[in-house]
Order: sequence, then C-alpha cells, then structure tokens
Amino acid sequence: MKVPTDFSSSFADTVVCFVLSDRLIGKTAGRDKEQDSAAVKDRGQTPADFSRIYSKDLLPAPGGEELTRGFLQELVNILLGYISKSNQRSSKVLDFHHPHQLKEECFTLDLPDQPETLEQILVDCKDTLKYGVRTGHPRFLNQLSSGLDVVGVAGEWLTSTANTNMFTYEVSPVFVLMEEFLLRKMQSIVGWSADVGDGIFCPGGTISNLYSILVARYHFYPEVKTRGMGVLPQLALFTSEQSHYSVKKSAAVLGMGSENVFMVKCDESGKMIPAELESSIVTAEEKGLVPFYVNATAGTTVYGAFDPLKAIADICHRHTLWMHVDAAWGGGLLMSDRHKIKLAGIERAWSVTWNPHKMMGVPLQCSVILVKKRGLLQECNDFGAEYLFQTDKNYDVSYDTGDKSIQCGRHVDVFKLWLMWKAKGSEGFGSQVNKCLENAEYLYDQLQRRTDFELVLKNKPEHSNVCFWYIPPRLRGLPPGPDRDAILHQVAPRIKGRMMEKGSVMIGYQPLGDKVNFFRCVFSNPATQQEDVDFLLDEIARMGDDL
Ligand code: ABU
Repeated sequence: MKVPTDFSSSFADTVVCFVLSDRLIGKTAGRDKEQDSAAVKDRGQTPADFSRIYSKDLLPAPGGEELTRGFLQELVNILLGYISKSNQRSSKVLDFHHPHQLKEECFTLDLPDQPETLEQILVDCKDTLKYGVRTGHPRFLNQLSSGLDVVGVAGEWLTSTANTNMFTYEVSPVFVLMEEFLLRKMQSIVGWSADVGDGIFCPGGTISNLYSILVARYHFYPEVKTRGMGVLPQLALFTSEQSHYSVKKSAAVLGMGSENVFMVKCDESGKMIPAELESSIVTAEEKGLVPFYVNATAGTTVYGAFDPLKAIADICHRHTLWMHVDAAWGGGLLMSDRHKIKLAGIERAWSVTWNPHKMMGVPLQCSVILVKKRGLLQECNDFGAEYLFQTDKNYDVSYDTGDKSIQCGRHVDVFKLWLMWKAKGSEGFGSQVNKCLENAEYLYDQLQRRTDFELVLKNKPEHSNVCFWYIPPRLRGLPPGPDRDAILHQVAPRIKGRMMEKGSVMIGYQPLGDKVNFFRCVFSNPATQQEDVDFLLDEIARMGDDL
C-alpha cells in the first residue's frame, strides 16, 4: 500500500510532530486506530508522526535517539500485532494472492530514486507480513520448519543489531565462543567424546550435507584440494532412495556427477535396507567405481523414517567408507529421552547434519554440520587469506574459525539457538519434541478411526510425519487400481489449493514411488494442539466432499 509522499520537509528542518500518525494507523492492516491509540496511552508515550521523517533522521543523525526509539517502538508494535494474530486460530494462516495480484493490487515493489518516509517504510513492513504466510500459526503444517519462538525472534533481532561476521574472533568474539560451545554440546549429545569433533553452522541442511561429502572426499583424497577431480578415480556415493535430494545435488556441485550416487532401496516404511546397501557397493565396484561415502538418513523428508544406523555403520566399517548421518529433521529427537533411541548408532557416524531450525523450532536459518575428525574442516577448506586470517594477531588465532567454511562472510546463526536453549533448557526442547510426536500419534489414531481417510503407512509414525489420502465419497466404493488412482492423484492438490485460498490451514502433499499424491502432515510447531488436528481432518473433508 502506497502512502502519499510529502517531500516538502523532513524532521531535520521541521518541528517534531509528536502526534499519533493517523495515516499510518488508518492505512495498515491488523490493529485498528483505537487499539493503537490505547496501546500508546498505556505506554505513556506519544509516538512521532513519521509522515515527514526519513531514515536520515534516525541515528546516526545527531540527536536522532528519540526518533530511532519511536521508529523501533512502532516496529515492535507491528511485530507484536503479528505475533498475537499468528497465535489466534480465528486468523488466517495466509491471505493468498496469485503472483500477478500481489504485484498489481497489493504491493509496489518498485524502488524509488527519492527516499520514502518512515511512515511508508512502516506500512511496507506491515504489508510484507500481511501478505506473507504465518508459519507460526498453529495450523501451518506445511513444512519441516515452522513456529514462532519469541526468544528466537529476540535472538535474531539482536544478531542483526550486532551485524557482524562469523569469520574471525576479532569481529565476533562472543559469537565465535558460543559457536564453539554449541558445537561441542551438540557433539556430546550425538555421543562423541569431548576430545574429538568439529563443526560449523551452515546455511541450511543441503549445505551441511554438501560439507559432509566435501570433507569425506578430502579425508580419502587430500590432493583433490589442489589438483582437482582429474587425479581421482571415479567415486561412488550411496544414499537411500527416500533420502534428501541434496546428496545428488552435492555430488553434481562437487564434480562427482549425480549419476554416481547409488540410490539404495528402502523397505515399505522408508528405511534403507542394509543388504541393498551392501549389494549396491558391490555393483559400484563391479562397474569400476570407488565407493567412499554413505549417507544414512535419520528422519526422511516425507515419511520421517529412520535408517538402521547400526547396521549401516557396520557396513561402512567393513568397507572403510565415510558414514554421514543426515539428521537435519530427526536430530531434534536427540533432545528427547523418550525418542532419542530412534537414532541409536548415530555416535558411529563420521559426520552429522542437524538442523535446529526444524524440529527444535529455532528461527531460520540454523543448521549444523558436525565432523568427528577435528581439524579436517580447516585443512579441507582453508586458504589463509592474509588480509583476514593474519597469524600475528594479538590473540589466539585458533579462534579465527572462518577458514573452516567454504564461505567468507558468514551469518551469525548461533545466538538465537544459544538464547533459546538458555530460555527452555534441554528439557524444554525435549518436551517440545515430545508434544509434536504426541500430535502425530493423535492424528494417526484419528485416521485409523475414520472411514473417509486412508493411511499411507500402516505402522505408528516414528517421527512427526503422518501421510494419508482423503477419499472423497465417489471414490469410496471403487476398487483400487489405475482408474481410482488417476482421480485420487488430483484430490490432494485440489483440496490444498482450496484451503490456501480460504487461508484456513496449510499442509504438504506429494507422490512417492508408485503412490499417487497424498498429504504429508508434519508437526514441528509447539503452538499446534489436538484441536488443530481435528480441524485439519474436518476441513479436508469439507473441502474435498464434492471431488
Ligand atoms: N530441507 C527439507 C525441507 C522440506 C520441507 O520442509 O518439507
């Protein structure tokens, strides 16, 4: 929404106008004018009129403290309104618009040559939230990462305020120490002894998995760093057919070729079959390839399956292969005394991916690669840029950990996790995980009882993923087969589309193997309750009754 621009004056050459900004309050979604006025009175403050104030009037402008405070307080009000609404079930999960509608009717994406007022900037902030998706809403069940943790938000805001870079202790002393501490804590939870282990925070699970392949290759073939792939044999990697696509993508990125990733068969619940891994290794060798890396998944993306880590570790040990565990999704279960048994054997991995931004509800992004062999990340990736990693600094330069990374500049992802961990304790994270899995069990029980739904997997879910079909009335009498499947394939996307347009709930769907489109419900949001599960099933039935 565009606020008319008044370029006639700015704060610097006008009288400070400490009256409530009618234009801002009247023209934005969410709270109404009376609510905002009342909130202002409650605080005993009078906000600035931002219609003639520009960013240049804020700090570091001389005397800009009051305006900066007023501006940030307005922003806090906007965020608070958003957070409150996100927790109200009467609010929509999203206010869906097609891309052309958003561009033409809701938003001006054009960037101006002249500065716009802070009133406009605050309206833009409100509108950005208004037309986005409320991933913290209790009925957002679409993605593995969800939730809206207030302490996590505080951590992210503080991180941006500090606006620093993780590459050196020199510019990030506290965050570098926090990262080292958190990595060791997570290594000990994985089950590694204190004297081994290394790691780094990464921009997401795909990059963490890429690191695992990078260090594995370097471990076996350190010459690759300087001489390239031409001096290496044709390498083979192994992962299950239900694992994340990032393994293939990484093999492509790293010059090994996605076709040299062997997709190992899974059982009906989505777990890698160890005997199939063994025979894939033999097949690769017969083809003249050299196996070096196995990815086992702890919590597959669709079914939430846990590969048999001990059996896979035995095979890796026998063949001297690097064992990685992609626990991006399942790693959070390590925080739960009730559920960590599902990852038994992870301590035998040589590297582990674990995304606190998934099951632990930390704001995106927060992903970690843990590597058992200390120093390997540094050896594999360092180039010792002399302008950054000087060796003659006035402190212990082993804390300049940035050269372990394939990035130069690196965002501070650790602080929000550290702060949330302080605020919840390990037990708090454990309870959060338990609650999500209880929701999954409740959904599974409801699906078993209802005749209008069919479970994709008959067994109780191991993780918080529950996969199912809705069967519309006209399909209920039809025998299974291609005719029924052709119609059923269209049901989930059509119901999802209707639910998005209504804004009532969001849930994912996909086909998998020979199975036509089915819903995948995942719980990682601590706000979700059993009443939301009931609502989900009833809403799907309402939306799909005529299909
Ligand atoms: N990196 C996997 C995320 C997939 C999902 O949220 O559904």
